[in-house]
Amino acid sequence: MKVLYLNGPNLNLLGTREPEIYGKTTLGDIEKSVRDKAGQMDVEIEFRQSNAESEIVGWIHSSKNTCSVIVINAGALTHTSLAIRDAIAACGLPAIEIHLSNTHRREPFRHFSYLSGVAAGIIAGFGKQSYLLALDAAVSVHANRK
Ligand code: CA2
Repeated sequence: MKVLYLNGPNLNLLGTREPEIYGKTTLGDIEKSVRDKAGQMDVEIEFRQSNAESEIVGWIHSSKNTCSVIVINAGALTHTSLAIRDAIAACGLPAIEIHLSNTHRREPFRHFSYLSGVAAGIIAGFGKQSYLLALDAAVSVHANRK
């Protein structure tokens, strides 16, 4: 099985700013940890980041025939993007919404997510570990679908 990890705007800055909220780990470090764990589980990973909503929508569309599960940290687009929600619903793959921070402990504008209503599940607040937990969730969601 192949899991598509999608990362939204500004996540390329991880590890360089606001370490008190997002930690000191870079997105590259997270990708490496996910790939290491996936290797032990015999799972293939595609790992992408974009600052452009349209690019993320395009990746969701083209994942339909190549991937089994989408894991998505849409960054701030979580709270604004009906387009990403519709793309997830349209592609039909199970999607797991993830966040580094616990968005419900933060500002009220981060409490609403356009994606949660079309997600198989949500993992938030565990930093880098959110990405690793999502891999277990992806395998489980895929197994229960077969
Ligand atoms: O907690 C998360 O993973 C978020 O998706 C991160 C988004 C934020 O808008 C969401 O509400 C919650 C922000 C990603 C930007 O990451 C930065 C990393 C370093 C420096 C500045 C931003």
